[in-house]
Amino acid sequence: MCTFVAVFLQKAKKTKMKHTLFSIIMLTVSVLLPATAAAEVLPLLQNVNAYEQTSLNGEWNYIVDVQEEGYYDYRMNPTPWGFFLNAKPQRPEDLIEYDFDKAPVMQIPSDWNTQDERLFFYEGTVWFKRSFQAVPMQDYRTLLYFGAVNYDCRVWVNGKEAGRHVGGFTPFNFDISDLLVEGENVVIVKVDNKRHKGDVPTQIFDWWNYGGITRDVMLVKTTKVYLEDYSAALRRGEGRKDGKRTIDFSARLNTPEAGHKVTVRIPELKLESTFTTDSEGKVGGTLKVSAKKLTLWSPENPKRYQVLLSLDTATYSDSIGFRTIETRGKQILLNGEPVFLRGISIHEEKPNGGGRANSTDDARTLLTWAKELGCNYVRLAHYPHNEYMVREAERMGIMVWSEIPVYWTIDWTNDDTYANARQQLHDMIARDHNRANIIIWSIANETPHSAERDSFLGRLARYARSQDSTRLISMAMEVTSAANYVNRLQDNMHELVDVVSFNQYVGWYRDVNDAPKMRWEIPYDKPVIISEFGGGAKYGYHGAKNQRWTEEFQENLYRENLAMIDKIEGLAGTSPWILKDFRSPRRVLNGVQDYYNRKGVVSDRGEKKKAFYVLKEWYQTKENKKK
Ligand code: GCB
Repeated sequence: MCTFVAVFLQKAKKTKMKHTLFSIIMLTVSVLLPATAAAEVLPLLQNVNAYEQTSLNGEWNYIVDVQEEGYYDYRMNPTPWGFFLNAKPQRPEDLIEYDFDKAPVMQIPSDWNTQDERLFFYEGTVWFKRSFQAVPMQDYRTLLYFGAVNYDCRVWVNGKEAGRHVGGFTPFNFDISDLLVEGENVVIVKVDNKRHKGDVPTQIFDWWNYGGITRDVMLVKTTKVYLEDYSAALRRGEGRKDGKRTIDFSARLNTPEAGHKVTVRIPELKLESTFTTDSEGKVGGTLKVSAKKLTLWSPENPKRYQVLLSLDTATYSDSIGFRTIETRGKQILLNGEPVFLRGISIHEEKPNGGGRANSTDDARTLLTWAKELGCNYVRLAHYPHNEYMVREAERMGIMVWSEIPVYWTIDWTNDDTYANARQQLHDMIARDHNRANIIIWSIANETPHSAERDSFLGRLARYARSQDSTRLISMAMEVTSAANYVNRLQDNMHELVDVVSFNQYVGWYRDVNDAPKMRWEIPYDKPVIISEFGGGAKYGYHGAKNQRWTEEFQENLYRENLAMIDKIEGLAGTSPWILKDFRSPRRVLNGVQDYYNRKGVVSDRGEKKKAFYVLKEWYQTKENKKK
């Protein structure tokens, strides 16, 4: 230990050190030396809400760090004296140029852009700190769980690194049991949302790059051995009406230990089965139930059953709906019956004004608007939304398309980019694979064709299927050739998806007034979803139907587009762009856009535009047709 400190001091004398070394070494020696007490980044815990939690939401101190002074020294090398130490002067002459306790506070979860007006356009690093009380527990683990942090974050607990996570929309957890001390503990999070070419999403995207700890933060208490993952899903294609149905069940412990008992019970169905883990810590089996007794989840009756899972002596509860989703030719079948997806696209923004949404209330407001439109389906664009949204949609009977931000010009040949995209896909599926309402995993949006892109997306599609074979896979494609009013969809990815989806902007980016003349050629025997169409209007701006930005222009565009897409053979659904006006730095037209994409059928303040009613009426006719 002494040698280490001495060597370090020698070196420090030759370089320009800004701190009073001795007092800081007193503080940090414990941080630098016991490398053994590191935390562990763990696979995601399934159904975190079933566990005892201590919320770390609330006030966090924050420091805006434009040049990452708190992480790099003046030669751009990571500094051991970083802000993560939460250092304090020990003597009057000590120089420490930051103090979290004197820094302002921000409510977490939130995006910093709408919390501090200085940070509206900010993309960079912000440090966050909060303290909490803990009592180390011998027989339990403490996981530190983040619902999402955008984009790149590093976490320290009591000055020791707990781990790093990259990707702005998926949850992650660290085992911090060994980092905790009795009494006051400090967690420090460095969040960096600068955009880079190799990121997912990449440098350009049409939504606000909201930075920060945007979803819930919590401490989660687990037993030493716990159920890391489990799945209960209804098997497709079995005898309906009188026959037996099968629920496939599987589970995995956090450690490869044989001999643990895992019991699954569905009291309402009087089902119970006990399995014993194998040497990989896994179990798998089936539960048989009479088809007559089982009420299937559907938009009309979003039935969920309480499912109780016991591991040894601990029991956890989930509520799970059972349904099947599959395709037959150009049809999508929900529970074996054709279903038309009456959808709308949604960004994860608060219903009134901008800012990241993250609550059941936000979800309920947005989804209630979707219901008023007549929707039975939403496309949650362009990244996995918070769990409140997915769960609330499931409760309200709304089917979901969930996607990862492989958007536009991804760096197709970059291995790190692929690994990042795959991880986001993995974690999206890992969090939500027990949600009955999710019917489609989408792997990309509007990506430019090339062999490299095909290889990247091909690998992703196969990976998605390997993770979940019970749902449909899709991606939002683009129409590749259009001449003489004939639009042709051609995409090599057609073989790898179950549903062919594409975005089209007839009447907005192209061919204004030409929608009635359009013909569509989609040469694949698969269901077709128009994943986007639409145009912008400023709420309250009225005029002729050929006057851009008026509600009348948008209203007319909807009328013409709906008539046009209705003629597409195999049309199985649509999710027009978009429910609500949303913030985007690309939308700079003063007085009209003011940094909002105005394609919402509802304004950023929740006011319904004329197009809302056109879509509603069309969905009504679709529903009536079914009856
Ligand atoms: C698209 C994108 C979406 C944009 C939209 C638009 O095709 O998928 O993210 O916001 O167009 O408004 O241009």
